[in-house]
Parts: sequence; structure tokens; C-alpha cells
Amino acid sequence: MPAEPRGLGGDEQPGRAEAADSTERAAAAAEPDFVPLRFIERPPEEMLSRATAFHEAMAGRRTTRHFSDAPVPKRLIELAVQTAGTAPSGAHLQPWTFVAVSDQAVKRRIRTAAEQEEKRFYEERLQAAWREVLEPLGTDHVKRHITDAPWVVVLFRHTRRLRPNGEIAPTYYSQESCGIAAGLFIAAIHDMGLVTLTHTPSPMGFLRRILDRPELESAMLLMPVGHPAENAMVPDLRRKALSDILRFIE
Ligand code: IYR
Repeated sequence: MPAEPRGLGGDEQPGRAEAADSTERAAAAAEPDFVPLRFIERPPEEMLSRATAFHEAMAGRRTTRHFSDAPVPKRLIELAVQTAGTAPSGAHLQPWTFVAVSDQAVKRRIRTAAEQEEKRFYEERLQAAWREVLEPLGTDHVKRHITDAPWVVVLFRHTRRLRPNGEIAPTYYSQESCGIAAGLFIAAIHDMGLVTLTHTPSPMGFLRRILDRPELESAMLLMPVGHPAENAMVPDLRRKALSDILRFIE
């Protein structure tokens, strides 16, 4: 039987009555609009099978540096960004702008600037402690993926914002918010059958200039998106076991 969205004729959530008083007062103070939560209550077996299937799908995700130049429809990029835009964010400010580039000349400019910065990083700034964990991944200053992949998506984090009165104000938890949005973007790209790479040129001020973004935004991640090259390779990595990343307190 298909489950009914909660709040549309379903049972009240336990504990709601007690919470109502203070919730109502807080709501009245800020005068927000509230609507019933649309939520699909699923049977336990379905929850388990969906959770298993999602984990299996995500466990198959890999980051590769080897992209094919096969085209990817713009609609798929739109859908991945729409999915990213469902992320929760501090004060619901949605402090992100995604810039998707397929223009080969612009990708070329980005690659040249990124490689300039990265050359300095690998030759001058990379300290031993960092080098020892980076070397096994086989990265270097050559960033072919930027020009090979049909799309390069750059995530800009809004570090500050314009208030309705014209003043500049902070954003809140924008790193966390954009990190979550990036995660959803990566999951969406994997789920639709494409690959991406989280590239963090450092420093990346050049991206704001090349992509003509305002001062209030700061580039955070550059993600080439496309099909993998036919002979794409990935490092032979193992993920930590569940017992190494999860502690229960029961
Ligand atoms: N930003 C550089 C270096 C780099 C750093 C880490 I930590 C990586 O996991 C991978 C690369 C680059 O993109 O090459």
C-alpha cells in the first residue's frame, strides 16, 4: 500500500502536543509560513532494501582524473545542480552559486591558471607531511581533466550577503552548507551514470575573475563532469570499515 504523506490525514507525530506551545510562540514571533510536512512513511523492509541499494550504489562511486570528451546534455547538469540545491543551509540562505562551463576557450583559461597555481604548490609549497599522503593518489600539476571533460562545474560559496537594506552581512555555516550541497551534487552525478572529480586549486581566486563572480562569492570546488575515459584509472584505495568510522552509544 502506498504510504500517505504525513500531515495530510496521517497520524499526529508523538510529542507534538507538548511542543505546540513553545513552537507556536516562536512561530508567531517570526511570523513564518508553515505548511504540513510531506513525508512518506515506509514499511521497515522497504527502508532496509532502499538503504542497502543506496549504499551499494554509492559504494561504487570513484573519483577519476581520466575523462572522455563525449558530450553530456545540459539538462543533466541542471538536474545535478537542482539536487545539490536541495541541501539544508544555515538560516536557509542557500549560500551557493554553481557555474557550469562547457565553453572550450573558458575551460582552457581555467586550466592554464589552475596549472600555474598547482605547479607552485607541487614544486614549492607541498610539505613532507602532505606529500606522503598525496603521493599515493598520483596527482600532479597537470590538470587535463579541466579541458577533457565536457563540463566544468565550479561551486562558489557565498561568504557574505547583501541584506534587503543594502548592507553587507555574513552568511552562516556556509562551509558546511556548501559541503553538503557538493555531496549531493556528487551523489547525483554518480547516480545518473557520470563521473566527477573534486578538484581544489589553491589559491583559487582566479576562478572568480575568469567566471566573473561578485566579491561576496568565493570559489570552493571545481568539478569536471563527464563520462570516464575508456581506459580511466583510479588508485587502488580501500574505504575504512564501518567499525572504524562508527561508534554506537546505546
Ligand atoms: N589541490 C591540489 C593538491 C591536492 C590536494 C589534496 I588534499 C588532494 O586530495 C588532491 C590534490 C590538486 O588539486 O592537485
